Amino acid sequence: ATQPTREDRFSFGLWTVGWPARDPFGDATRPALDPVESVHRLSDLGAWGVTFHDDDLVPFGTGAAERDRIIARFRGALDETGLVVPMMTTNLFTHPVFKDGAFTSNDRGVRRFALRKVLRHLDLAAELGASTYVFWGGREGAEVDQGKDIRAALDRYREGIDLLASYVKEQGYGIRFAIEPKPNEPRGDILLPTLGHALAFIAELEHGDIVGVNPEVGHEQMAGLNYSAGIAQALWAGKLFHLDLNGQRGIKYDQDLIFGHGDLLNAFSLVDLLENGAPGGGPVYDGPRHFDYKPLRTEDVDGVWASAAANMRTYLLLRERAAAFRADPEVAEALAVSGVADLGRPTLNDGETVQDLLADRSAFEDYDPDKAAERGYGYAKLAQLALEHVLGAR
Ligand code: GLT
Ligand code: MN
Ligand code: MN
Ligand code: MN
Repeated sequence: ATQPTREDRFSFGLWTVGWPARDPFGDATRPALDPVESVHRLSDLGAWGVTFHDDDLVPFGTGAAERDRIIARFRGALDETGLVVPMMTTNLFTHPVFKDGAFTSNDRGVRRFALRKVLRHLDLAAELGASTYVFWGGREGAEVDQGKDIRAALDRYREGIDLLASYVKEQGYGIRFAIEPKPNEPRGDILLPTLGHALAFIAELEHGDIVGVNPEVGHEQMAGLNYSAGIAQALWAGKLFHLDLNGQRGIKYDQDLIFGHGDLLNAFSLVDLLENGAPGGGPVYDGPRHFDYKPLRTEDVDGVWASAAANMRTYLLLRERAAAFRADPEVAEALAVSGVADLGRPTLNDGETVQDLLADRSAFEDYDPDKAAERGYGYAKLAQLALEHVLGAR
């Protein structure tokens, strides 16, 4: 079961395998890939879906007739392979016009242009049957505190997202939005830097009902955060609309490594959560398993496809390991010792009031905190069991 199939719902951005590996210090090390070839290769590897920015498929500035031709050819590849397009997004960061942001540029003309760029691609997203539309605001930010009025920027961000969401509703498109947080890079500081900031922003929207998050492993880890814990909160909030799987090693530049090639133990707890739900029960994630990674700059074209396959295989291996972890009676016993399921029980009894709690002497007056403090929670054993399952030692 480590051979990917369509049922696994693995998807890749065209910009991932198609990255020619130009970086701030050096030129491209690989030729650009034809999106049609990427569709065929991904399909052969067992992927289910492909995702893309407007400019990944149709270069910025292409005329209408040529745009139609490119899209028709791409659709041909989708039809031939059966690959679906579960998600689409807009490039609001490459062209110099977006150097101060798109929805939050200080220049109003840029903001209006950005909205139009999204609207056009949203129409195509509806045509291609995409159900999620991602917003990664990489240029929405600043380097100079005095140069950006954050309050006004958030007003404009909200105005933009609400306008686009209202358009989706008016048109009857079955599309939901997913905001992708990132703390920095390319801007010194980016607006909505973490999953938590994004959830707080969504709560202020008029059309927040169709807006959720698209958290990326590396982006949360760049902020020093625990990705699988963040994903658990997004699930709890009913806002995990999509996700970007990759690897990252600590707080540094965005590495976009292969999934699992960073914090492997956190990747394990993530896959366990997505596939099996929280240990005490709770929602599982049924959306696409989307990889947003970059094949290493050192790789040739064969290495690109090897790395694409590695993402899926790693996920499937972790899925197997997670199933074994859940089925292990010693794990069940350790979970019980740790009281993991007990946390699912409400702290007050059914119908109990604050007055009842105040009247309960066993909760306070007669409670022996020193005695209760003697309890060991057994988390070390649980952690070791998880690690041994990851290593295949059990
Ligand atoms: C860009 C970024 C990714 C985002 C993509 C969506 S584009 O490559 O680094 O994390 O998911 O816009
Ligand atoms: Mn990234
Ligand atoms: Mn990226
Ligand atoms: Mn991403």
